[in-house]
Amino acid sequence: MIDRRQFLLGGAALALSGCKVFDGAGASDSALRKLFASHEGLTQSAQRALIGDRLAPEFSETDIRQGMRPNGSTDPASRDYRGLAANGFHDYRLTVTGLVDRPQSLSLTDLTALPPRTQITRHDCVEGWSCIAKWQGAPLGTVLTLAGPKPTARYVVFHCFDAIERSLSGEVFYYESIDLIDAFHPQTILAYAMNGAALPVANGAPLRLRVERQLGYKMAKYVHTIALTDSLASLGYGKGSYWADRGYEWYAGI
Ligand SMILES: Nc1nc2c(c(=O)[nH]1)N[C@H]1C(S)=C(S)[C@@H](COP(=O)(O)O)O[C@H]1N2
Ligand SMILES: [Mo]
Repeated sequence: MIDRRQFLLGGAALALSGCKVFDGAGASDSALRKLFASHEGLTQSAQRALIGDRLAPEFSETDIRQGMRPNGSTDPASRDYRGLAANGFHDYRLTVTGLVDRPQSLSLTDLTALPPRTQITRHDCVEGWSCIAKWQGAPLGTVLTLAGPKPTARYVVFHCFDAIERSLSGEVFYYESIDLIDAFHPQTILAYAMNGAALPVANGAPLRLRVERQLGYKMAKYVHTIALTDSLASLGYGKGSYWADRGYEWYAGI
């Protein structure tokens, strides 16, 4: 953990000039990935004890040197998504469901009417690059408060429009989850704008999560449904996220 944090802090200095690749990127046997894997023994609670309630670092406008590098899905093909995109997401609704007292169906107009938060932060992808961008959105905590989580709620699950995987057995749509501590963290927002413009399709339009103290794969793009649950067991293979189900950590603290 300490090694990884020092490594990423070193990366932060590089990243001040914008998006940087800091190792050969991507390769599954990359040194960076091995470094991350070597810390898997450290428990989530130990990471939390180190991280505490701190805020992720925020940057200034001059640190934004280029557009946000798109990664993972960049243009969802599902019929639902194509229909919404063709109409400028006018008919988009965010569904908030599960263990809540007041299920919600929120339009982009509803979401942009909530008091926004704007933050310039560094996105760290597990593949070895980082990028600084300005994000604006509705705090997730505000949206959850509208819905009224029941006392039994423990996790916030995000369901996305993009099929990240297609095989003979069907399509797997991207999914992620965080706990209520991160959900109510002040820098956790549902972003609808990036670098002063509407969120581009490549970066998750019309709505994507920013959870700034964790790695990039936690930041679900193309979110259509938020479900509060008391367990992650019935989601995917039970680890709580598309990438956690494929070997990465569920709590991807940085
Ligand atoms: N729905 C969805 N969300 C996603 C992904 C994806 O493929 N689909 N990729 C993740 C990964 S690995 C990263 S690094 C970031 C990339 O965000 P960006 O395209 O804005 O750079 O989105 C994350 N969220
Ligand atoms: Mo990533």
